[in-house]
Amino acid sequence: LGQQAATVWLTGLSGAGKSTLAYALERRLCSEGRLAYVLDGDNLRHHLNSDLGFTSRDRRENIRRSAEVARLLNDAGLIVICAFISPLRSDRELARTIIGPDNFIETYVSTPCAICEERDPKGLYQKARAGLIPEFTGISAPYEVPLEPALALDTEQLTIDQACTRLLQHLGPRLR
Ligand code: GGZ
Repeated sequence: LGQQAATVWLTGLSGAGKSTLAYALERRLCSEGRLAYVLDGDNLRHHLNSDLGFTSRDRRENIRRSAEVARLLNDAGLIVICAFISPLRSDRELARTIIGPDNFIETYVSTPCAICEERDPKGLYQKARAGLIPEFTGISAPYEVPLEPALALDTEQLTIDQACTRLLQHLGPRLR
């Protein structure tokens, strides 16, 4: 199967469904015999980025390093699926520049904050509301909505399967 390297960059709030969507897309691509690999913020923060916290400076470094890794994997021919909150436009633009604008598919996982807070799978919103997590995105730290994403997917309106299908349609022309 021919494939052109690309990075699907999923941005959105904690609990929006980025990781779930990323791994579902990876499974679907791999089951078609394509090479795909997920870079997940929460996961990388245990390893490559374990020295980084959540100040705006550390988040930017988190995005910069992760984008550099995505670029290397793209060079090796893989389709990379990145799942990072990446709350600031300027940091996403940095990622776009590192990865290369032609390979960068900005996808806004637009699930509303109220829904993410209701889901609260790890109890982080509750902790943030109680003031136990400083600079929590959506509560006490900003999230800048993408102005011109290639794609926007709301996991309140779409099943993970449907969202995945949209992403695959978008990737279609690259997957010869
Ligand atoms: C946002 C936080 C924070 C703060 C811990 N703000 O949904 P999760 O829990 O499992 O994944 C989130 C992860 C965010 O890491 P990213 O690398 O994606 O963030 S960024 O792109 O902004 O650098 C969340 C958890 O870490 N988490 N503290 N204060 N999310």
